[in-house]
Parts: sequence; C-alpha cells; structure tokens
Amino acid sequence: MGQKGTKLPEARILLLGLDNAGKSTLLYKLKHKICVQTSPTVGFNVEMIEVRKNRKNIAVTMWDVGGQGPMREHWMTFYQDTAAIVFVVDSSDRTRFHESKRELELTLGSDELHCRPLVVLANKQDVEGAMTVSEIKNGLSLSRLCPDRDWFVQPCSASTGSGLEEAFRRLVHMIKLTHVTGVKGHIKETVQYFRSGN
Ligand SMILES: Nc1nc2c(ncn2[C@@H]2O[C@H](COP(=O)(O)OP(=O)(O)OP(=O)(O)O)[C@@H](O)[C@H]2O)c(=O)[nH]1
Ligand SMILES: [Mg+2]
Repeated sequence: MGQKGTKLPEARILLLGLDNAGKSTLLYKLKHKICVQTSPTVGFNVEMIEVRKNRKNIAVTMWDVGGQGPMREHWMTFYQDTAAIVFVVDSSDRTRFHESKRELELTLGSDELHCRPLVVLANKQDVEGAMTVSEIKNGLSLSRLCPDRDWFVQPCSASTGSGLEEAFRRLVHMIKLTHVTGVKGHIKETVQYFRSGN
C-alpha cells in the first residue's frame, strides 16, 4: 500500500470507470512501470506516489475502486477528501460507452466532488478502431458537464504506458493545495468499512 509511515500531506485521487476499463492495469503501470495480469477488482487497490508540487513533497494516493455493477454503489464511500477524479474509459468498447457516460454523470453530480478536477483517460488507444479523444470529449458532453471544474481528456494505453506520465503530471498540476489534506487514516477507515460488510 505504500503509505505506511508517511507523514506527508496527502492528495487523494480517485480512479473510477466501468469494469474492464483498465484502471488496475494503469495503476500498476504508473507506480511500478510494469504491465501486470489483473483480475476484476473486488473492493479497491491503493498506491502512493510521492511528487513535488509548489516546492513541497506530497503523497498522491491513487484509489482504484472496482467498477463491476455491484461495486459502483460503494464508489461514494471514497468521495470524501478527493482532490481529483480520474475516470477511465475503454475507448475500444463502443457498446458500453453510454453506460460509462451514465456512471460519469452520476459521479460528477455528487456534492463531495464539487469543482474537483477531472481527467478522462481514453484508454486502450493501442487497439485498432479505438474511439478518438474528440469522439470521447463530445460523446461525454464534457463542456456541458463540467462548467465549474478543470478537466481534460488524455489518450493513453495502460498496457504500453503511453500517455500515462503526461496525464499524471497534468493532474498533479491541477490539484488545488486546499484539497490536499493531512493523512487522516483514510485507508484504515475504508478497510474497516468494507470489512463491516456494508
Ligand atoms: N489492449 C489493451 N488492453 C488493456 C489496456 N488496459 C487494460 N487492458 C486490459 O483490459 C482488461 C481489464 O483491465 P483491468 O485493469 O483489470 O480493468 P479494471 O478497470 O481494473 O476492471 P475492474 O477491476 O473490474 O473495475 C485486462 O485484460 C487488461 O489487460 C490497454 O491500454 N490496452
Ligand atoms: Mg481493477
């Protein structure tokens, strides 16, 4: 989990998206630079990446929450103190694009995520025929959906790693320091929530 023992201020990033979008693959690619064989996430994964922002070190904790149907009702459990949202879209799967759009709209409607920056990762760009950035930007109606938050769409491939570092750099730049918190034992609290069978 990587965060154990760190005293750094924390910026909590939430990785959301439908099952099979590639969230866990990109988390491990970003953190460990390796392409791991994943299985559908039941619960969540969390990794810490230390970065510099405004001449300070901060611990960016990336929360990767399972995207299967039954997992989605738990997404809101992770919203508190989120500094930015990363929404991963499988660009190669046009059949599920509307489902993806619906989940994004529901997520952005939350008060706890008000004004938080949004990065949409147009993942699986290595697949032939994948939707382009413009198709995704227009298809998700992002200009209409995000009048009061910073956002951008980044083409990427979690498998090859292309586009990931760039997205992460821009994301860290967008985080507002007012959304960076002290480490408050979120991991412990969230693990307890899941263990209690809610
Ligand atoms: N071709 C290609 N395949 C990818 C890419 N990213 C992920 N995959 C594959 O997509 C499948 C699902 O990836 P995961 O990372 O497990 O997806 P997830 O979003 O974490 O899914 P849940 O945990 O169920 O929410 C795996 O077979 C990955 O190898 C990509 O950029 N390109
Ligand atoms: Mg996963």
